[in-house]
Amino acid sequence: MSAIKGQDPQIYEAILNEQKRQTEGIELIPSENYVSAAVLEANGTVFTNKYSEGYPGKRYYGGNQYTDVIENLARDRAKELFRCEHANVQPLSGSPMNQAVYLAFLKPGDTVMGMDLSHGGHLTHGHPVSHMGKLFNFIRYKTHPEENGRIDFDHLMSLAKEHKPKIILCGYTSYPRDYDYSDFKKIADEVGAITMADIAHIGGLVAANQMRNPFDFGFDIVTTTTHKTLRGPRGGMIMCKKEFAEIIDKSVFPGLQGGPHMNTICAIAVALGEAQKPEFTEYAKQILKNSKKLAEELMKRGVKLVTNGTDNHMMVVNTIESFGIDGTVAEKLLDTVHLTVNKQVVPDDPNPPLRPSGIRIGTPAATTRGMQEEEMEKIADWMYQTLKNKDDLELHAKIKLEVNTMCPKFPVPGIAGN
Ligand code: DSN
Repeated sequence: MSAIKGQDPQIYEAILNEQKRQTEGIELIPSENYVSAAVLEANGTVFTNKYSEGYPGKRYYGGNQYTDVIENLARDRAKELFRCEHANVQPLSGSPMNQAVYLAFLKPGDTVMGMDLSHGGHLTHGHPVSHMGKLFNFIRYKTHPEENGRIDFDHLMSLAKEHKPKIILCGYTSYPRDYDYSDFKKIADEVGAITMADIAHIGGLVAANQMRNPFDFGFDIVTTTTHKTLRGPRGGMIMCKKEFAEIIDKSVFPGLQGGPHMNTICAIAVALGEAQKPEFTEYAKQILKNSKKLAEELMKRGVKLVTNGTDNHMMVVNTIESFGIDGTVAEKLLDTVHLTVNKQVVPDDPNPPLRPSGIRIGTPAATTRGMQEEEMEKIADWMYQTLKNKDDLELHAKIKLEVNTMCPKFPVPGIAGN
């Protein structure tokens, strides 16, 4: 970073501090990860200089012979990994990716079914504060409190029959279970809806065949961000059946976006190349083993998880029930011992989003560093002790030291000398 160091010491210092933060603590936010050195390099290449409106072979600017190479590679790798007929790799991130799908198929006021935010859905799945929630008529389904938070498909079927949605969307940002996509497909077929799955969180686990792939169940559209379990740069992708390729491409460009970020697409291509390797399958398997172990160890200590276990890379702790503190207090306490999590609403949370009743925890980033079940047991105990003994500053200092001592044994990729 000699150029930044010489030219802009304030920014240089912030970067160094962030590197230190990322290496000396344990990242447990389920949507975050550490990219490889190759992905980091690709993200910082000269492709950042290039305008490439359009698609490979059909651009609105000259000089796109090399952007075509990388965009074609990214699309082909995505198609192969997810077993789909078409992939658009231009969405700038998760929200525009989902917006592009809605805008491709719906008119203002049309009905969509998506998961309620407090039950695990994303803002773009129709929360009333989002523009999408205002533009379209979202019917939000929920999970079943008596069945470890699984989706109530009978209720979903009756809602679908009543409201006749044009799209039935499944997918989540905070839901620790897997789906049987055939249940959604059956309901969508019954009412003639398009099937859409937002697999942003589990994209890497699906690519590695460790979680179910919605295309295997006949889904029409699958969206994913590229920076979570897929371990690429921050971006989004829309994958679909061939019959929807043109409408999706037009919706992304020129419908919603202008020039794609070709440096990001370059890094997405590199990350997808990594995801095709056998090591990535091992990585995905270990994410799941770590998640199960962490959940088990927390529950063994009496911690209340909203779904009483996990099928994926994440879990949601009800901190009010477990420790008598809200998620904001828990997040801050864990920050002081260098364990990073995020506050999280729980199903039908009586508390507001900035002081919700829980926290969300995940294993993708720690697994990238090579941490395994043994470390998960330690992490569970550190979390439990910190939150249980919230006023014991001496104990917190001891735990922080233990965290900082363990971390150098598990270097973060892409950061020299850690
Ligand atoms: N903001 C993302 C997350 O943290 O889950 C969802 O897209």
